[in-house]
Amino acid sequence: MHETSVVSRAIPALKQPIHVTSPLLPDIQNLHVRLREVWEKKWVTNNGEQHRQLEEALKNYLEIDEISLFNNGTLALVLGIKTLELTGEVITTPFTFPATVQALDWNGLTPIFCDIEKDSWNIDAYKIESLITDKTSAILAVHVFGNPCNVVKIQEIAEKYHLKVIYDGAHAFGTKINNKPISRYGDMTMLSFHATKLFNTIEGGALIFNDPALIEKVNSLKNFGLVSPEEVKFSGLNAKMNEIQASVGLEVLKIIDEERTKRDHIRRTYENELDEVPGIRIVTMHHKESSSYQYFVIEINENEFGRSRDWVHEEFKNYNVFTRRYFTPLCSDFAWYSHLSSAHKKNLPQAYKTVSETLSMPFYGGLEKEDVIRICEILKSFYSKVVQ
Ligand code: T4K
Repeated sequence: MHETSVVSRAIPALKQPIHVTSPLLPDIQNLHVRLREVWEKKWVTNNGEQHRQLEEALKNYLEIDEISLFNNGTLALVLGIKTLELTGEVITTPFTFPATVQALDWNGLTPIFCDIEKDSWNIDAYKIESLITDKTSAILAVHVFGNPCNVVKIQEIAEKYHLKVIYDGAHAFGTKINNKPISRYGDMTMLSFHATKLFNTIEGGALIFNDPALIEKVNSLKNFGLVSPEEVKFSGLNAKMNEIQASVGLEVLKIIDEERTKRDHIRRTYENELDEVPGIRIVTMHHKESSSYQYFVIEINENEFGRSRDWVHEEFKNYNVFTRRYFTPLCSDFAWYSHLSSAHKKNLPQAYKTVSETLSMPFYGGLEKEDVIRICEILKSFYSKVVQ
């Protein structure tokens, strides 16, 4: 294979560094007013007024029945898994952020890695069944980059084998499936409200679910297992969201629709600019009614584009553009899983291919259209015709 062109860097670098995301921050004056109320009440954590308001506001916004707020998404997932009393093995995806499988580790569970789909990068539901053993208690699937999993097939398998289903929806705030909130599928869904997420409370997260019978246990587990001031029913943790986080969330919620509209424009600009570039595939699904608008991710086929994903990622830095290689390394590559046969490379061909080809592009409402166009021009200038 021979490359016929050399990058000339004819396009000037961006003036300011452009990162993969930038936090959506509320108006500081409005936040100040809300924080003043908190200060006056002197009730700063442990189920305060802002916390209660945020739970109600999110129930309305997401059209969901049950929610429990947490101080981050990872602890929400750890305690969601504990709530469901999972045991033994849990079938999951290797193509995710470390937190997903670390939540299994903290519950003493063994992940069984299942390969992913070529088109969505989510767990391949058709490969789950062959991994089920008499130790399997659940499926932990991730709505990767906010694209929903094959929830119908996963549910079918779960019912057939009496498995629980828990979704890591860290990227899926506001994602809908067939016009229904994602929490309608599976036993529980975790959301992350980290600063890098569309909806954020700086650090934060939530569990959302349908079964009201779970709420007492979930709320107790995040509060040391207490069910009353002097009764400890479960072995819990401290994972509560405080009043400052909840205040930020209430103010961010006011501006989130505007942010989604801005991201929709950016998405269209990217799609228009990159539509016909050989070797570039856009996978992140963006339909205004159903998308989380969390990430904009492309796949780079080296044979067709003439440059590898890693080359593009490095070269972009010379232009002040800082993309990310989520989720490198695959979780199945962690040293402590090397004894698992499901973690072997030969069992995860699609995951290994995907993890070497995907690139998260800058994507946040504050990005100027001209900058998006410039980023696309830079990317197009990398294209290198390949003579086989
Ligand atoms: N499950 C999945 C599938 C997840 O993706 C995550 C988290 C979790 C579970 C766990 O949820 P949490 O416990 O976090 O709620 C970031 C986030 O820290 C992490 O929340 C997120 N996923 C992951 C995909 O991305 P890093 O290591 O990429 O963060 P960092 O600090 O490099 O930030 C990325 C870019 O964002 C920076 O280059 C610039 C920008 N940034 C970041 C921060 C923190 C800002 O402009 N301002 C900021 O304050 O992990």
